[in-house]
Amino acid sequence: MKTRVGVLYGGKSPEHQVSLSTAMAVMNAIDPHKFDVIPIYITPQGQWIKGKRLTGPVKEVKQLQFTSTATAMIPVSLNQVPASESSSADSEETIDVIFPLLHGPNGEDGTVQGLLEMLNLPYVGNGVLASAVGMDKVIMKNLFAQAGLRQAKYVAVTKYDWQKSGEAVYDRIEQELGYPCFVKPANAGSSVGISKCKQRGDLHKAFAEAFKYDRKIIIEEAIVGREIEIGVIGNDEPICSVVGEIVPKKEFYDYDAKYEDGQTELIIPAKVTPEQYETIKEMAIAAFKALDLSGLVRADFFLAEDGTVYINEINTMPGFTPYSMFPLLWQHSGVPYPELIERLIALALERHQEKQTITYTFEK
Ligand code: G1L
Repeated sequence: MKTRVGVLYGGKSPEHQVSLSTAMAVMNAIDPHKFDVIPIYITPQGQWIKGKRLTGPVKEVKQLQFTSTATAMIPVSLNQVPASESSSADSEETIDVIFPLLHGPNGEDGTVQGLLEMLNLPYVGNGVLASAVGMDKVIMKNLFAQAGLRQAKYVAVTKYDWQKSGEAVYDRIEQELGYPCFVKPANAGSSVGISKCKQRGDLHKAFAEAFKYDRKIIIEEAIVGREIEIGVIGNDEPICSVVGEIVPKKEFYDYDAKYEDGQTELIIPAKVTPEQYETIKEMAIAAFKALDLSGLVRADFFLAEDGTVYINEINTMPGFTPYSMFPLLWQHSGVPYPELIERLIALALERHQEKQTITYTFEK
């Protein structure tokens, strides 16, 4: 029997459209001889609508934007079969594994993963804890530090601290980091609210901007160097892809440059020495273990002019169209897009199987 994959996409998020086009690419790449695909759309209003099993390629994203409230569903019924069909276990409606392609506060921060855990449904990618940690740059970097991973110096500031004593906060940044530095919301959703500061006079505006998006912000020392990324897939035995380089055409890339303008150039494989590649792989695996990741991650690094490697951040839900860095890294590592998807599904089922063997009760 074919594995039935529920592709979950859309959502109440500024990246609704990115999710739609990614979902279309994933659905069209899944081997129809091995898998049935069931689209599950979350409208911009937050309504869940389950579509019919796909019977051919999706030609345009419009096809995936269901509107009929007749097919609206309650998310908790994801793991159930409708009463009328509940007699047959392999009903048209059952789902074996969920492929969640959602960004932002409802989907990438562990909330959807939590829902799927409660339903005991296997799902692709990271679990609740890793997804949540991956969304908070401060917690992420604290864990990197604890794992002994080299990274840029950073300072975390809450809106409360800043409002109480802004000048003291600025003093601390000058003492600990200096200029230039980057000011970012701690919430790692996307690249909004980020500023580069070259002097004390830049800090106020940068803080005000970042605090629009989060009550907690992070200020990072700027590392002069190249941006290198690597893909990791696996569970207990994660493996690494080749490395890629991002060459920004703007001073630092913002939301538009990252997603809309095509203002970045990807170089795969990136030109690094064998020693640098080894270091990057070791650090990526160490980060994978330190953050208890599963399924996949894209790990981002800085390679300083003197050759020192710094970890920057990890992305538990990286760009995932066939033209995004993560799939391209695997493509160049001998794992084409359809196979990457298949492997991720297999990893999801493997991790779920393992969880079923865990005992959650005990006898007195
Ligand atoms: F399911 C995976 F493989 F874990 C997965 C889930 C989500 C991979 C990549 C993504 N990416 C995204 O959801 C997105 C933030 C790029 C929006 Cl489509």
